[in-house]
Amino acid sequence: MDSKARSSDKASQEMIGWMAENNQQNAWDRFEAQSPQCGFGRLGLCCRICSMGPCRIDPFGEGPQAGVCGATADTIAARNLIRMIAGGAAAHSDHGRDIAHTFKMAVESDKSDYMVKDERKLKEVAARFGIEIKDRKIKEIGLDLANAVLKEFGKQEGTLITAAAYPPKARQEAWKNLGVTPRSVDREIVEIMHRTHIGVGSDYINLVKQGIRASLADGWGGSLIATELSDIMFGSPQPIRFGVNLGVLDKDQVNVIVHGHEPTLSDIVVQVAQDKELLKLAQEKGAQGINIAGICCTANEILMRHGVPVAGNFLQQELAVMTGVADVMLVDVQCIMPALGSLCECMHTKLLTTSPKCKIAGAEHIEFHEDKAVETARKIIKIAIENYTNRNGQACIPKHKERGIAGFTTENTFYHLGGRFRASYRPLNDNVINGRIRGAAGVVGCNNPKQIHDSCHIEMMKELIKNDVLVVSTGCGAIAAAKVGLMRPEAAAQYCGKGLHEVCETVGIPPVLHVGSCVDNSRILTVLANVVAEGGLGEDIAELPVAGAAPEWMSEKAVSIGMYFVASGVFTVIAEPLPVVGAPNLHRYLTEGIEKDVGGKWAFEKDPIKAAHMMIEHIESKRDALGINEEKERKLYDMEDRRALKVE
Ligand code: SF4
Ligand code: MSK
Repeated sequence: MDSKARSSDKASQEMIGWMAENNQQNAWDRFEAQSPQCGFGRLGLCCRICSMGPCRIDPFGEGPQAGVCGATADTIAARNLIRMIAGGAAAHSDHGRDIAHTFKMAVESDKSDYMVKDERKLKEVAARFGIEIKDRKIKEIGLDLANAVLKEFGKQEGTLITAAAYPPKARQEAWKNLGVTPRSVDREIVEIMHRTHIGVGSDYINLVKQGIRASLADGWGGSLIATELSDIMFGSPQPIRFGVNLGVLDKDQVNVIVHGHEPTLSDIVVQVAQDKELLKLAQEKGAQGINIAGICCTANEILMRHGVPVAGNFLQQELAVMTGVADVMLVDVQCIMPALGSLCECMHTKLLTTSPKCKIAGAEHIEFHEDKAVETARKIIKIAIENYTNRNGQACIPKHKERGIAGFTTENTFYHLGGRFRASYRPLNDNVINGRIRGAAGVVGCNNPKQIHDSCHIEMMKELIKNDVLVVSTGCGAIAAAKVGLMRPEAAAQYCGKGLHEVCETVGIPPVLHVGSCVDNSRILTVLANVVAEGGLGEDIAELPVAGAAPEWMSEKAVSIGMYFVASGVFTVIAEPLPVVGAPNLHRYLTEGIEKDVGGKWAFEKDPIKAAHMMIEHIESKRDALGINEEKERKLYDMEDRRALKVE
């Protein structure tokens, strides 16, 4: 197949061709081999929850309309959907829990390889948890915070502290009225598994309600905790320059590619790679240095804090190995294709798994324990250095690479809009109110071989910024944007409408802001909460002129993210529809009825330009409702007016 029909990214096109020449399969080949995919699965009409099944519902109304137990299409699809949310929320939140354990270890011990790097943020977050700050030592505050945060995962009474400490009051009220305020992170996920067991609930709306609750426990709970503690422990990001795409790999250096989602090991790997002794060892083996580059969200984590180059996004993981210069592919958890095992066996690349949760056939397992972080990182770098001498065959590194700026956060980003002397959300709100910025859109999420790699992200983002909508991005979408230069400040002049261009140019920011990894979608939530708190744009997130999108989504995490945005009041468009299309009532509820319950709703649209215009239309409707679209007429005073102004 034509590589241009697979990816819009030139580096990837080159590598897809190279893989074909070398008879190596990739995700696109396997996708083709899977086609046509199962129609029942796509429509959400297959159930294998119990062994009376598997059962299927006939979408044409001619065959069975209920499973053996009597479950209808709406019940089956709703159960499947919220199980996807359980999977996504579990992945994010378990990441958050692991960070919390590492944080606790860091503040309890004096010998840990981790420490509190951002004391100001520690105090801010601790204050939100109601922890006493005044005159207390950092480690004491940290320990109280670690204990409070860990309780959020498994507590049996009350509701999440974060769900009361971060969102606007009106939002909290909306959740309370619907009965979806999350109680604890694990509990909501477990309850999904209970409610979807054979013979529990069959009411699709009640099932979705639990999906909403678990997704909120993810966005405003597990993910938010992961972000806040990562900032405290690894340092809050600041705008930073970086290089992106496969061209960042260097044939003359030892290349270590870090891939997955967690920063805990990779952050230390970045430090250790600068160790003089290891650099000397690399030189002794003939290499010019040690080059760390990232894939997926592990990349985003260390990019945001250290400016470490990004080799690519989700669909580029196999392509990176195929360059022949990846000496180690170091993986932690999530979005790691099992296919890497067999591919690395064909190449010289050593695939190293590090988490007990993620072992892969064909990989060597070096278990990572936080109390031996530096030791493990050194061992890994040494393996890479040794393996540098085992390179065989031809190196094929595409030349393509771009540069951009990342590192925008809830705390730093919008302060930039006010410049150094007017640091607050006021200038952002004012620019939205005066219409220079029409609104904001979060364009986030994965790659999916069902779309031309990266193209939907890029087309959608370009259309939005052309229409003066500021874009924030995370995950693989952010990497896609960076690869075509949308994260260069100069992109504003080339692609933006007049208003957004003016704002970006004044402040010196790019029109697409990289706000981090998948768990950092929580940054977008807290930005929205700050915009509401600043005033002038309504009392609730649901009133804001904003929208969300995941134009190339594929993972269960994306479903959880989408649902927590919808349930936070945000209109959210995704390309591949949720697997609910065969369940008419559920489909209608998610795309229409849910709005009256939570303020946001879903839409499914594969065409990225059409989807962008759905978002723009929504943004304009919110502006109308806020009354900020009305032209303020310039009043010319005549004599009569002047007389009326006279003070008696
Ligand atoms: Fe079939 Fe019901 Fe069992 Fe699902 S739960 S497999 S619909 S019998
Ligand atoms: S890595 S979840 S493919 S964004 Fe977060 Fe990319 Fe999606 Fe994984």
